[in-house]
Order: sequence, then structure tokens, then C-alpha cells
Amino acid sequence: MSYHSLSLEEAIRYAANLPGIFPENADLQVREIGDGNLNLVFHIKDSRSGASVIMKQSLPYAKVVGESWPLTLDRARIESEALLLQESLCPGLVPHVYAFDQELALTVMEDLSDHIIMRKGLIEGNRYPLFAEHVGKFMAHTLFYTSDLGMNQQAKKQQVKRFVNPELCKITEDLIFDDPYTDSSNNNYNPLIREEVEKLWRDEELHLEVALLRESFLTHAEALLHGDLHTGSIFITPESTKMIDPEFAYYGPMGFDIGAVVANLLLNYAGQEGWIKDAGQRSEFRQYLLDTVRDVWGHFSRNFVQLWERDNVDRMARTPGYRDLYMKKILRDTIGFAGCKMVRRIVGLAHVADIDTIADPQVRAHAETIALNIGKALIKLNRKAESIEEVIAIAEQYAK
Ligand code: SR1
Ligand code: MG
Repeated sequence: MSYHSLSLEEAIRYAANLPGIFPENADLQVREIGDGNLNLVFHIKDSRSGASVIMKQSLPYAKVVGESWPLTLDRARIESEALLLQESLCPGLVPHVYAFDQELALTVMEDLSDHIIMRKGLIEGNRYPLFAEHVGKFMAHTLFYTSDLGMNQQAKKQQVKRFVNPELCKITEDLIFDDPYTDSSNNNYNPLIREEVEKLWRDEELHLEVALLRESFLTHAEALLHGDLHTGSIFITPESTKMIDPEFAYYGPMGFDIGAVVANLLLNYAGQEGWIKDAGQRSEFRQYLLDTVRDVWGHFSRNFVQLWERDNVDRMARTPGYRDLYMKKILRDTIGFAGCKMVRRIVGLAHVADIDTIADPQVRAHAETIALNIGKALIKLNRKAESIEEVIAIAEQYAK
């Protein structure tokens, strides 16, 4: 079938013909449930057997903007290949891919309807005690085993080729590392914080740090990243965590993924201004979020060091002192990228519901200012940071 976006009826017909998924007499029901910025997502369920799948189809443009922003369909191949690779490195932490159709840019995968999007869960005030362990393991395994530390270095170069993703990287380069720092027509911010935004545009010390982080994003092909690991790309229950949506996957600096997780926990932290009214309860939930930031870094770094000791393929990586310097660099990158990812969600094109759906514009502006201040402070800290505790101290300082 040549490429066109599927109608609901076509999606059902397509699903019915998938080998080995639905029984002959299936009564398939379909809903389009895509709420992201880029794709169609069909949920297809057999009302008789209860069997179900997700079919995700890439559109040839960015849905969030419209047809005026064309976007490669190759991102569907990248996503399905990344999911398969991640599953092989980290079974149970990503949805299983049943099939991929290159023509239609369509991936058929495991239905995770018993999970919820983590961003929604955090807005509702839910806690996820296993999240830090799961995401820390996911990042350590996927980043270590796709890097020059954990795989054959010539095979890695071939793998870099498979995951060259210029159009999606360009979105990140513009939306995260450029637009927010100038008066770009892509920007989108609450007029009540205009003064804060103008300060950001004039802050040359900040711009220098962002330029260095941008350089790292452009040039440091350290490992295969998820590339967009925010809490909207995570399906969760108290027992289970699944990382979804790696269409931005490419070879880049490891701290970019870890920074995305940290940033999105801190965006929710800032957004709590508008969610939990009782000051005591708000501060307790915020404490939980900060503990989670600490634990995400802790689980990631412990897992990564363990893999380094056990499975490192590079003799020179055993040089005394090298591992500690490497870990410090990942920490510093994590902090810098976390800061950039917070700032972009306040000033840039695409925002987050944790803050954007706060109804009262004054309360929203307060939450936005907290997020912006934390983000800027993290960016300025990045090259000097020694410990994740400094991130926690910054968050506490600006939420006072
Ligand atoms: C035009 S796409 C906007 C954003 O949505 C995705 O989730 C990425 O974060 C991207 O920057
Ligand atoms: Mg996405």
C-alpha cells in the first residue's frame, strides 16, 4: 500500500490482516488516540477476545504546527529500530514491536493501555516508587551498550549511520538550543512573564553555556539516545515503566537523555504551584520529586559503573582516573541539558501540561518563573557541577 494517512476503517482492515495477532472472528474497534505533537496513534481492540494493539503512523508533517512543517517519514523506521534495539538491551522496559511497514511509516506495537502517561500521573499527584530504578537501568543499559565503551567500535560507526536523524535533530537544535534565547517567531510564552523572557534574551553568560551544550548535541556521538525522554514519552504504573516514542533517536551526548528525565521531574515540581493547594502537601510531593531526581541519577550512575567494570570493551577505558572523569562529564552534561529542556518548555514552541494547563494565568506565571529560574541556574552550573545535590539545592532555592 503506498503512503497515505490511514482512515479509521483502513486501520481496522490493516490490523485484521496482521498475522498472528487477532483471531479470525475478531470484532475490531478502533480509536485514534494520538495526543502528541507529530503522529497518528490507533488503538485497535477485539471486543470478543480482548486482544489489542497500537498502530502508530508518522505523518509527513509536524501535527502540532500543520502541513507547512514537512517532516521525514524515516523517523518511523528509526523509532521501530530503536525500540527493537532497546528491547534487546533492556527487556521489559519498552513496548514490544510486532511489525513495521516502511511504505506506510507504520509501527504495530504492544498496547500499554493499562499504563498511563507519566506526565498525567504526576499532575494527578501519583507516586511511582520503581520509576527511578527502571529509568536509571534503561538509560545505563541503552547508553552504555551503544557507546564505544560497550560495543565494538567499528560496529558502532555502522550503527551511527543507521540512526542519522537530521530532520528530528534540527527540531531539537532550533527549539531547544536556539529559539528560546532570541525573539524567535517560534517562541510561545505567557505575556505575564515577558520581562523574564527578555532577561533571558540578554543574558550572554547563559548564551555561552547554551552554545557549548548545543555544540555537544551537534557533535558528540557518544551513544544511541532515546532523544526525547520526557515524562510524556513514558508509560507507567506503580509496578511497571515503559519508555515509548524514540523517533528522535540519534547518536548524541548521554547527558541529553538523563537531562530530559531530570528536567521533566523539575517542570512538574515547578508546576505544583498550581496543583496542590495545601502548602504542606505540596512541599511533601515536591520532596518526593527531588528524591526521584536524586535516585534517577543514583540508579543510572551505579548501573553504568557496574557495566563499565563488567563489560567494557576498551582497554584504554581501564586507565586509572578515566572512569571518574567520564562520570563527572555525564553528570555535568545532564545538568546543562536539563536546564535547556526546562527553559524551552516555558519560552519555546512546545510546552508541557504540568505548567500550561494551570488555569489561573498569575499562578501559571509563578510556576513558569520558578521553572525558568531553575533552568537558568542549572545551565550556569553545568560545567562546575560536582554532585546531583547541587541540582536539588537549586530547585529548593527557587521554590521558596
Ligand atoms: C515540532 S515537535 C515539538 C516537540 O515535540 C516533541 O515531543 C519534541 O520534544 C519536540 O521538540
Ligand atoms: Mg514524542
